[in-house]
Amino acid sequence: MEVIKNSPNLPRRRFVQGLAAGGVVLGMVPMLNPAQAASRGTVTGDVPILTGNEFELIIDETPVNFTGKTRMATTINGSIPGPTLRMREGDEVTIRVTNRLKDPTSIHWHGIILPYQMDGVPGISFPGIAPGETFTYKYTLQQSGTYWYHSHSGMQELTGMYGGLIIDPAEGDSIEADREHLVLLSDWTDENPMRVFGKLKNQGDLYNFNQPTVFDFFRDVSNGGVMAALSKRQMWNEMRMSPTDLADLSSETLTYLMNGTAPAGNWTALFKQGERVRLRFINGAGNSFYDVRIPGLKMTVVQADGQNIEPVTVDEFRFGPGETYDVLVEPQAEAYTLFAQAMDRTGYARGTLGTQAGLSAAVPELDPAEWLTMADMMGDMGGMDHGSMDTGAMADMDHSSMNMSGMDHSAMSMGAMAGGLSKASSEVNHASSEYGPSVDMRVDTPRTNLDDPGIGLRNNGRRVLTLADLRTPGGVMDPRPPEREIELHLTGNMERYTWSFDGVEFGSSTPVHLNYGERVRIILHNDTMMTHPMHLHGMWSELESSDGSFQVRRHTIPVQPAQRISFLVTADALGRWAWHCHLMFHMDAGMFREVVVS
Ligand SMILES: [Cu+2]
Repeated sequence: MEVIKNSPNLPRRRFVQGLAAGGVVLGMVPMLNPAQAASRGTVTGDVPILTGNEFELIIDETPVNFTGKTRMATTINGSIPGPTLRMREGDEVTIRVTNRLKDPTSIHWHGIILPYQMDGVPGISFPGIAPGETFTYKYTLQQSGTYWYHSHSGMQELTGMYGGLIIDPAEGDSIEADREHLVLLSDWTDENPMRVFGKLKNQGDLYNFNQPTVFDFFRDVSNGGVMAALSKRQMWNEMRMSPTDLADLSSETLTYLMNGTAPAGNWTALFKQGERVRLRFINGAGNSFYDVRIPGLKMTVVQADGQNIEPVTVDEFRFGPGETYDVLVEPQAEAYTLFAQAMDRTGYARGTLGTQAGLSAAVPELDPAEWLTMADMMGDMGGMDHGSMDTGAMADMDHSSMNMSGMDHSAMSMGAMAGGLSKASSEVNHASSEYGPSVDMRVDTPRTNLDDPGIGLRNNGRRVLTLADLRTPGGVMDPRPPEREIELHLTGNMERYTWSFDGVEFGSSTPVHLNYGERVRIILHNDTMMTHPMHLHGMWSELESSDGSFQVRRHTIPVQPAQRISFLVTADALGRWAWHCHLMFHMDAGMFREVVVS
């Protein structure tokens, strides 16, 4: 066991490496056969694989220990992740899910095109699976690629209920590899997720440990003068947001897992030198964006969200909860580190790609946490370079034109800066705005640049994948132009810890209606300072570039702060569907809508 001691002044050292042999507590899992039990919690941390077209899944509570404390997890067939289900395109699959919990449960097949009654969202697709009951899912696979499945009930996804879902193409795979591994990233908390959620509701930034310090302030003073530094502080205070607000939770609360193994456990993917290896990366975390790289190896990205793309070779990619990327690598050395740092830079998941178990390569330092830039906050600022624009550059601007030191809130739309942020309310103490109590800021001139790798990845010297790199070969599924547009703002109020579409939380919302068969353009305009991985169930989201040309087919699209993106949907799936941010706490705090196709 290796736990780095916490220190209030060293946020980057608050990082729990976890137990080397953490995971499901051995000897307490009757579901596992001896071979499976022997493989749990070992350095290779094998995830069980089930193949065929009939599957039995048992949902139960299982004791786990990732950090030195034994806690109860929600497991599928007794493991974390649950078994990888391997299916074949064209097959009708039958999956019987038995609930041995005291609470209702469900399984959602993330990214799978299927009848809505099989989609597994309680209250929308079906009533859920009551304690003691078995629900039988049955559907025919119309697609292939890397997907995953998870609970859509309560906080079960955060307590271990997720697994990989691989569908082999009916006609043989056009992606050729000698060997493959599933790499499912997730996050774990020893705390009860409901309590964590309650604390977030009480104080949104309680868990944010990258708060600017007095030292940052004095550095700003020396760089830009007292007034500039004061304006910057004041502005952040006004918005009840921290410029380092990259994640709601950090490594103080979370242990970052790779295939259910903490960093100290060094999950290892084996290969033979000279092989071409396919890695199927899945982000199954409740709350963590990961920045993934394999120092010393180029990764050729060949699939996004289960759909083949035109191959693109990169050093690094970022993905949020719900997204998947398949990459090809050709390792030559004996060992490489699979390195997945959390976007807020407070910790990482880590494993090894090695020629045998027990090897490891150097583990990189965490990159420094970066402040959100003015572009992140305000969008497109009159042609300024988003990549190089940072808060420091504000010091060069004429603050008198921004009316910030005078605290004239009505002038805070910052017209002098060619657009930006509106915070029109003078009642900032109530963290409300003219757009209602659920909206604490509004971006008037959003940016559309898909080629921005995002905060913390700009100009880092590595070739980082962006949405602009992703191209689905063969073009759109449906060549019709959209008949209409639906525009929704992604909104939030950090102080109240509410998240919503258009300032309306799910509980007060009415469904978005799509006419059966129509082609529609959906525009998402992010008025918050966080990136939201937006997941529409049941139908593909075909992302457009800013000039309206087709980019890529996705099931989950990350929308950066102050960004405005659009995608086309063909409403070819009758019924009731969920559409939500895949950060669990954002979903539960209201960034969720029902979509009805009729
Ligand atoms: Cu979100």
